[in-house]
Amino acid sequence: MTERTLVLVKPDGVARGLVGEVISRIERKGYRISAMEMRTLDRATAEEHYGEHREKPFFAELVDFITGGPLVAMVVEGNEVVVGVRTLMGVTNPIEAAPGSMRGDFCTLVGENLVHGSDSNASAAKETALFFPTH
Ligand code: IDP
Ligand code: MG
Repeated sequence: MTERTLVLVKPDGVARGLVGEVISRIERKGYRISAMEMRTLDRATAEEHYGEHREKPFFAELVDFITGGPLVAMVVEGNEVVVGVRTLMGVTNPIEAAPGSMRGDFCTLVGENLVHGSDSNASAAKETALFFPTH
């Protein structure tokens, strides 16, 4: 079933020159990028994007990090892409992410884990509307 999801190459990925690597893996899997932009998030947008984590102890650190430099946001489309991209990403903690996944291959810190992908179709709808309201 064709779906859409929001993918972010987080500021650590942009700083490390891994934007192409992330895009390449998404495209080689067979998914299509239908919108893309590099931008630096303001705090309000970051807090809305990560609203589900507002009460967590790492929330302030997370917002500092995600607003700390340019990121690349994209809308990705394709068959079961929400789960498909999460599989390409690997689990949240890069130490536990499988080798071959993006987090498994490229990072070690949970707070600097390279990529974001929406975790459900409902999140994808909210997040794509937040980042690309006219798309
Ligand atoms: P996800 O990105 O795999 O969906 P979430 O649980 O939604 O993971 O958490 C959002 C982001 O918050 C993670 O990608 C990670 O960067 C950060 N994060 C999650 N748990 C921790 C933590 O325990 N310490 C610091 N940062 C965390
Ligand atoms: Mg999440």
